[in-house]
Amino acid sequence: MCKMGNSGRSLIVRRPNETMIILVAVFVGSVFGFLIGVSLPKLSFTKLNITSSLICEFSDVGSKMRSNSSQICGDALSPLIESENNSHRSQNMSDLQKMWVPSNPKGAETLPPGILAIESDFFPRRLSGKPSEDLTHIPKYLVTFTVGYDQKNNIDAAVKKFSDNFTVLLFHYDGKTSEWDEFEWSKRAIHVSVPKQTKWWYAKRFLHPSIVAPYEYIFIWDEDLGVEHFNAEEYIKLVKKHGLEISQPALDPTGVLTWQLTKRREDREVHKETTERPGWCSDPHLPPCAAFVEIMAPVFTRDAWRCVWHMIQNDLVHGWGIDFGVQKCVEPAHEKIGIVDAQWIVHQSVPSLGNQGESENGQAAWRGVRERCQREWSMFSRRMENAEKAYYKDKGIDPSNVTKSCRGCRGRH
Ligand SMILES: *[C@@H]1O[C@H](CO)[C@@H](O)[C@H](O)[C@H]1NC(C)=O
Ligand SMILES: *[C@@H]1O[C@H](CO)[C@@H](O)[C@H](O)[C@H]1NC(C)=O
Ligand SMILES: *[C@@H]1O[C@H](CO)[C@@H](O)[C@H](O)[C@H]1NC(C)=O
Ligand SMILES: *[C@@H]1O[C@H](CO)[C@@H](O)[C@H](O)[C@H]1NC(C)=O
Ligand SMILES: *[C@@H]1O[C@H](CO)[C@@H](O)[C@H](O)[C@H]1NC(C)=O
Ligand SMILES: CC(=O)N[C@H]1CO[C@H](CO)[C@@H](O)[C@@H]1O
Repeated sequence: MCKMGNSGRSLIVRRPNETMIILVAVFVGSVFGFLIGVSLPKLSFTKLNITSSLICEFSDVGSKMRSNSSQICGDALSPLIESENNSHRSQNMSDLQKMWVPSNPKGAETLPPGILAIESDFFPRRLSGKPSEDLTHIPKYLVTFTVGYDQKNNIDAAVKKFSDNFTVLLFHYDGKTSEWDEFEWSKRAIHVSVPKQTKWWYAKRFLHPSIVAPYEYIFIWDEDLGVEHFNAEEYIKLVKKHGLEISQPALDPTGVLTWQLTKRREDREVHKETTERPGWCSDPHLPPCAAFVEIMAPVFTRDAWRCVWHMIQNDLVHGWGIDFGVQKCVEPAHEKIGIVDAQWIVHQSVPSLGNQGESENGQAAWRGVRERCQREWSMFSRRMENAEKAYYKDKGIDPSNVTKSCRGCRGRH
């Protein structure tokens, strides 16, 4: 492929006299020196001696072409030596005509902003031909399923409910991927295989907001959903019409049903609130009475997902509690989070991943998984509570004066 030739470093050693080579050497040296200057604390300044001379050399070379810059060199070095203040340093570095763009993403400040590719996508490309002609069809939406091969028929039925306006991404928890090629659509799908992980583990690692940014809507779905009465294009029309940033299809009451809010209403297109059992909702606009979707089949706009992604904790993999938290990501939550009744699904609840847990002390594997789900839920709620308290304390606001988002929802199920 496209490999670079000789490295700049070897050239420095061999022929230090030619102007071009000095420029290369100086550039390498000053980048190197700058990195050292940024990363080493003041104590180890001995190591900067070589750097200083290189930076001065850079100024000298520059002075032949521009103004007299030996003065700049002297001035610029003192804060490098004396100051721990990074912004000081960087500003003074830019005095040396070095590129430094503070508004660039962290770590990319030395690049000209015009070259930055901040977002990516899942669009496959060709190995030859013009890059500009690679993409003949650009999908607008993304659907992911976390799957085991045992559920192939269900997933096949589900994928067929999504038009080719969707990128299909499968997360395989059982290591089987090529087996899926019996389905025509599988060759177009993106396959990610990591054994025995959960949907939220994959989502955190493979659905970074800047990777999924081209997709207007992102479906993050389980594998055990009955989709007979569901059509994805129609669903998108409805969430657009009703301004839903976070949504899910309603659940048919013949399947598993945990909350009143997600139960299908036959007389409408969407609904956004309900009444729960007495004592469950501190506020009719808050979960689980409103502003709430379950974790099995959520649909996010890319902006809502950008927020939710940041809320997902790396060690809490089952996602319990996330459903109560998503309301913090859209405003006003009770209007922008809703259940789509006209396109609905059946939660069949086949706990196939649950059965892959470790069986401990002779108890069934799913019990261990369930216990962990509940433990994660309390951990998540506690972290959220503490983080909010810390925020208000920092702002000098009495937290007891702030409306609680979800009183008493911790650890209940
Ligand atoms: C830096 O190099 C100079 C010679 O160029 C030397 O006199 C000085 O001791 C060195 N400083 C440190 C801190 O090593
Ligand atoms: C550069 O500055 C030094 C002292 O700061 C001075 O002696 C020298 O003449 C200047 N050179 C040019 C080309 O201006
Ligand atoms: C660092 O420099 C910036 C701007 O020069 C200043 O606002 C900030 O207070 C400084 N920080 C420290 C720790 O000196
Ligand atoms: C894909 O999206 C376009 C534009 O929204 C729409 O016209 C088209 O009907 C969609 N394709 C399918 C199969 O629904
Ligand atoms: C709540 O805020 C009000 C002012 O908005 C203040 O008068 C009251 O003392 C606060 N209550 C507590 C418990 O801090
Ligand atoms: C722009 C900037 O921060 N320049 C600083 C460079 O370093 C000198 C000290 O040598 C400071 O006085 C300047 O403020």
